[in-house]
Amino acid sequence: MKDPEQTRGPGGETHQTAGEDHPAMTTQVGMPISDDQNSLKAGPRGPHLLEDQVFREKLFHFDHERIPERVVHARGYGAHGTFETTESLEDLTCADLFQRKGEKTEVFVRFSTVAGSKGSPDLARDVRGFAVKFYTRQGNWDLVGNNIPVFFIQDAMKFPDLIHAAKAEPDRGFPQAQTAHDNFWDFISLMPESMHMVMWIMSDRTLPRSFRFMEGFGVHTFRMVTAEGKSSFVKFHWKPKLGVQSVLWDEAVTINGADPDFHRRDLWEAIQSGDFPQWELGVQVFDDDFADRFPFDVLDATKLIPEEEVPVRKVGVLTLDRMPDNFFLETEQVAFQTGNIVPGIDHSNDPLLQGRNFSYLDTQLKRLGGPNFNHIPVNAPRCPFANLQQDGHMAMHNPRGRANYEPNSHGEGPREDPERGFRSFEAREQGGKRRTRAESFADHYSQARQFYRSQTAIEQEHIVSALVFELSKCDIEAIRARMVGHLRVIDDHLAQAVAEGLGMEELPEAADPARPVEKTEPSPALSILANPPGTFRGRKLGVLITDGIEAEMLDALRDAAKEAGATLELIARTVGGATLADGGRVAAQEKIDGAPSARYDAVAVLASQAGARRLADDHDARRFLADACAHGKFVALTPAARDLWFETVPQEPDEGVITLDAPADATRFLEACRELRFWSRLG
Ligand code: HDD
Repeated sequence: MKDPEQTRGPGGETHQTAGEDHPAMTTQVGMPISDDQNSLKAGPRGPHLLEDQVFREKLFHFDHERIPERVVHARGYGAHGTFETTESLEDLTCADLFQRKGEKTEVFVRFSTVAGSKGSPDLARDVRGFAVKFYTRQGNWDLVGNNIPVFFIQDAMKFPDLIHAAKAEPDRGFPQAQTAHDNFWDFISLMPESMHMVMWIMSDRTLPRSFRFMEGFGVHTFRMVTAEGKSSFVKFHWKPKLGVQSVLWDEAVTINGADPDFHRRDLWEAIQSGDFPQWELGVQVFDDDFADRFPFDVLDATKLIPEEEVPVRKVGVLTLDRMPDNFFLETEQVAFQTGNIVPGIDHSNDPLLQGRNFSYLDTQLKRLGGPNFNHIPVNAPRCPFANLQQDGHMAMHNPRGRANYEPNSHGEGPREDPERGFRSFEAREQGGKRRTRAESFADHYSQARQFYRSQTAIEQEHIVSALVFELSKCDIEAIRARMVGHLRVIDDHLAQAVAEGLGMEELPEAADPARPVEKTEPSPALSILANPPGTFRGRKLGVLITDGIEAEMLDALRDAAKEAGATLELIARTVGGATLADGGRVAAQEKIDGAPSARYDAVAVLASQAGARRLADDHDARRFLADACAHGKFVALTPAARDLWFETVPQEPDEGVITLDAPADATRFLEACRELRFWSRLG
């Protein structure tokens, strides 16, 4: 290649041409392009010439760049990683990936929100998708789960109605990415089976601090099957090693404006910095006897099995350690399918799962444009594969040789493998063909009550506020009343608090449950706050700095944050940063109005006397501190910055506010941060 040269446009602007550092630009068919700035014209001011194949190809391709977004879970973010088996499950399943302790399986994971379109903000109050593609030696296994262990509906027949009701209303085209509107609550209040899920979606679970701090669930009951055909039921769980954490609604509202990509950025930064997020895979395994004794139907996706009844056995670790090279190629084109299972894993008769098995395959045709979407590298298996499927749009792997049929006498082509091949579990089925719902699916309230009663007082308050917020956005009074009628069956205090929040003068009539509500014991495992992670690892500290601060204090905070496994971001009045007392200069990552304290897990303000006075005049700096206090954050302040507190915050500093008198206080502060929030300030 020759050295780069510069060409000049008519206004003197420069364009670098191909050389050592840049390969020659070509058309799709490899023809080198001489000029990528100007289309071919008849004369300098003349019309375009139709023969300009370079222009036509470029625009043709651009015009066709978009593919349909996913009908649900359109907004998502993916990463590559590995799954390591930490305990062999050979007694339960012949699935190859679970046979050997230490076995590593490549995975691709995509997290998502459900209702919003591709460009919607990350912190919408919504369920999160947690879809994992395992590239096993026996083919791809897709565990397409959510961060909530139950679902809205019992039968896939109602899925289109659910999604229509949740998404923007069809006449007006809004609201976007939220369920706070009449259509959603109209549908939900007419579907008592959704009440358990309603408790979950109105809880802090739908406001995860990031993908790294949320659980995942396979939701359905699946089967694990041994080579001898012995089957056990199984529920899959993902447990984040860093613990579960959520943001407050008020933080979510601010973050959606300041950083709509909050969750994407978090995953990107963690993986790029080598802080690889991990989850343990857990299984709840049970047999037919347990299933028969369980008061609810294990095939009903609106029910969970409390961990206190069947403990979660940890069997592997998922580590995400590589971002895709290209978002579209992998994250956008990845196609998950519940139908992708491997020998040793099987479906149950859960009617939601059975319906999903149709929908996921079907939807890929629309989205990816043809039957060969598994030829796209992110979807292709990593193990050898061979079959006689051929042709179709964009075929890359047609069968080779003469025989593209089986049986054939050419001695060519792949053959079935009775030894290694997938066999369905031989379930015995009986009964007439009917459109029906099993009687055992009829209790819609008991687990909703159990969930609510398993929450701490703070979490219950959040559920109340979320319901009040959402229902206040419903114009139709009858819908609000119908919902509160359901809440009366779940819990009196909940119904009353919501009715009060909605300004109802009297409680509406209670719903009439088909089955008496069971007095189930609370399940502490269902609460986030009752199971604190006790670590600040993986969290982010926001440090607001001014000119004139001591380098020693900043270094002490940096060291303490590093020691705690947290990251630290500097914020200043300009991204230029600040001049330290010793004359040194530090750059900031953020300017104060772009970095509200809601974006951080804890904050510090390092200010000199003069710096604190300037901050006191700055609306964004005052809001930074006032919000940190209002959100129950741990706050560290240099003595001068305490003055800012007194000017900004209408309450005395409490034990969650730590003064940085000496560098050693930085460690004390980071230790306090392990609690994540100083809840008593909010109580
Ligand atoms: Fe679904 C996508 C999770 C019920 C139909 N679903 C999708 C994704 C996740 C889930 C995580 C995104 C996958 C990705 O990242 O590409 N869905 C669930 C869970 C459910 C569930 C946990 C209940 C337990 N889904 C469900 C039902 C149906 C669908 C009942 C239809 C009968 N889901 C789809 C879909 C999507 C999808 C339309 C849209 C894009 C895609 O499949 O690939 O087919």
